[in-house]
Amino acid sequence: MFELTAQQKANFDRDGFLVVERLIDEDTVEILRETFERLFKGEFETGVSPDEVNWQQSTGDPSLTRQICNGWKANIAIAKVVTRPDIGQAIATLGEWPGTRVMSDNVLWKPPQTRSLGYHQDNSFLSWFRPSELLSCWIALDETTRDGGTIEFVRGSHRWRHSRPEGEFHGPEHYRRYMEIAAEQEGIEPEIVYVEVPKGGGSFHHGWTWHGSGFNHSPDPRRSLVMHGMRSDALYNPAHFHEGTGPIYSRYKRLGDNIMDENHFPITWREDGYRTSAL
Ligand SMILES: O=C(O)CCC(=O)C(=O)O
Repeated sequence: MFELTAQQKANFDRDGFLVVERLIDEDTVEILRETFERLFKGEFETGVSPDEVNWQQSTGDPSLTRQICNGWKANIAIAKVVTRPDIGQAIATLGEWPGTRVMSDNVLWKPPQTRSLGYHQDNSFLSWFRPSELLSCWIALDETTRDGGTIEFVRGSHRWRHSRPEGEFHGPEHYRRYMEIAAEQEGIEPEIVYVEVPKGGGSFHHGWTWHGSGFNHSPDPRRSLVMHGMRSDALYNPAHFHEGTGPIYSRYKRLGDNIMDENHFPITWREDGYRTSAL
């Protein structure tokens, strides 16, 4: 069980992120590593395909970071971690939300000699739901290093102006470019913090915090599982379905209302004790 301290909450409010030494145990790390192998070979044990499959063993560009979104729908081991109530509670506490839903997960595998992921602010892709807020828990399955292309955050950048979605996420040449432009507009020299943690550790980040990750120059893979949480009371915002990731996730809208279906956006923790029952 992960429990936040008041000091950690204060640090998150100041920095826009929080680094933690342990989120999952060694056995779970091993199970997830094996699961990653299977997902990128196209083995989806529940019979349900993830919402975004951006890399597969037979067809994927070997120079890119491998990525699948909503692996939890395809695999029980991933679902068990992503829907953990203690992680949902930590996200809600950090965001000062009434509760947390899964917006999506992110299965990321950056083998040695693979390329960067472009800097961005998560919330800029999310106008298709309201409030358009994300708060994420990033879990490392390998010891992470600066040289190995770990995730990096800009301290305090959750207070910067809100950007529009711009640039390439997968393998841009200048992966910090849009953050650097934003920093210049703020008149701030960005302070970059690299998340260097043992396997099983990780971080939480605010939806407006600028982040990305560099080339993997190390001899080791960098694998991570990310839970992207949204507020439990978020609603669809159909006027913006064409923006950001709207074209993918608007397909789960119900006829006649803007309520987000718990089959696709399950509630993992809520302050009144509610949790999506089928979990
Ligand atoms: O793991 C990375 O390098 C980036 C992940 C990311 O963009 C996120 O967790 O929001």
